[in-house]
Amino acid sequence: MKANEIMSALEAKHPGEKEYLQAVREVLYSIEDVYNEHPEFEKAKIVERMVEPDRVLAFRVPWRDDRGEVHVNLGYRVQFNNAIGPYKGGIRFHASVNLSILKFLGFEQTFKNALTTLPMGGAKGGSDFSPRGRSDAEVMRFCQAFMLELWRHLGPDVDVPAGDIGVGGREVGYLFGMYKKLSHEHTGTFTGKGMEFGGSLLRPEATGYGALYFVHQMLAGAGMDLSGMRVGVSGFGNVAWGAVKKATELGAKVITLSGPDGYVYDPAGVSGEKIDYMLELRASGEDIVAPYAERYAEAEFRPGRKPWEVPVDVALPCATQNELDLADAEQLLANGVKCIAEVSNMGCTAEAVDYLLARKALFAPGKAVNAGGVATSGLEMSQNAMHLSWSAEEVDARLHQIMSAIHDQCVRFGRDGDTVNYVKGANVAGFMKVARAMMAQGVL
Ligand code: 2IT
Repeated sequence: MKANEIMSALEAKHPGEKEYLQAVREVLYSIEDVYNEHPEFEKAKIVERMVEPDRVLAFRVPWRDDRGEVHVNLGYRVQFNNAIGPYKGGIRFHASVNLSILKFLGFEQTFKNALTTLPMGGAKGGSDFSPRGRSDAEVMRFCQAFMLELWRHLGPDVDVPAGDIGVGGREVGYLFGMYKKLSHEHTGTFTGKGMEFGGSLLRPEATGYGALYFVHQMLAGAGMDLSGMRVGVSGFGNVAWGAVKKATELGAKVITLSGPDGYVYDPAGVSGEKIDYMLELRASGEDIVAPYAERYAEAEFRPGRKPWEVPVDVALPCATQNELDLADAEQLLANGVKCIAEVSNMGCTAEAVDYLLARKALFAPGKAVNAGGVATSGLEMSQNAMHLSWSAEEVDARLHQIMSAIHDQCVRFGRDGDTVNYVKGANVAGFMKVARAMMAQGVL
């Protein structure tokens, strides 16, 4: 396989799908050497099959707002690959959602889920619906309209969605409720459910907690510890919240948060009730971080800027794709950053990743760092299938174990002298598992 030839063909076939092409390019270049040691992969056209989704479902979602006006949004589910388990992956509601973004997310999810050690395939879905400023009743009607189309493609052993940007506990509740009504079954067909109806303890915290367990191991491998370190976080949603909570618990000080409106610099650290306030801020539905600095006088709001200009020891992009670019990476390194870990999916641009790898920076990609979220979704599926629920301690112990296993795989496949190329490690480890499963199942 020649990665550049496959990329040219894909660019011609899917022009303009820049996020999707970016995600595929990163994986292909990092697996190229290993792949070419396996002529049987080439013969079975594994890569050519793996880069295209199994199927893409696209549908319109008409709904009525509180004034009775009709709106039409687009709905999607990209069922990318089910070689190692049922399709699994979140649903994103955000004005920016398009097919390229959902294909990139579904593609990444396939490798991420393979890394978790649990039997889950990869998928992603969503809509260009923006929940921003919408009432509860409007969100409910939108979720019901979305599900009216999607439900027939889901099932506990078929496709199990969860949350992502714009889809939290409230939305999962409405989506699952409609699924249950239409399918006439109460099964674990969604994860991230409420605790009263099959949710798992620790699922809300899991992405951020898992990321910090991973960062802890990255630092330990390089002879460092998080305790006493300054941490820069972007975003202020569910993922950022879990990351801030665990970073603080491990003795670090989180000094930034951000939103689409700019970032807040809090030299005193985001700790104690400020962490709970993040949930309140998110629940307001306004998607702005500025009110944080009105409430806490020690913090400063810096409109229209990104947090990466603040000197920190650890940088954790927790907001969305491509939020950290080459200039940001250069500035972080110039300011002495020790570790950069993507908690958002593909949080860094391709140029930023190339630069960090060339500099042999301690850097790890989202598909390894943030896999604790979907891994805990996998644990929720297990609990649902067994009709029982585990204690928070039990879930946390399993999450620890899984993050450790992911870190081990990255080191095993990404070791490069006395450093670790986590991008290569994660891509090769995830790829090999999916490739072997596809080989065993024949040409499909
Ligand atoms: O990007 C992700 O891994 C998620 N949004 C979570 C997916 C899941 O199924 O829990």
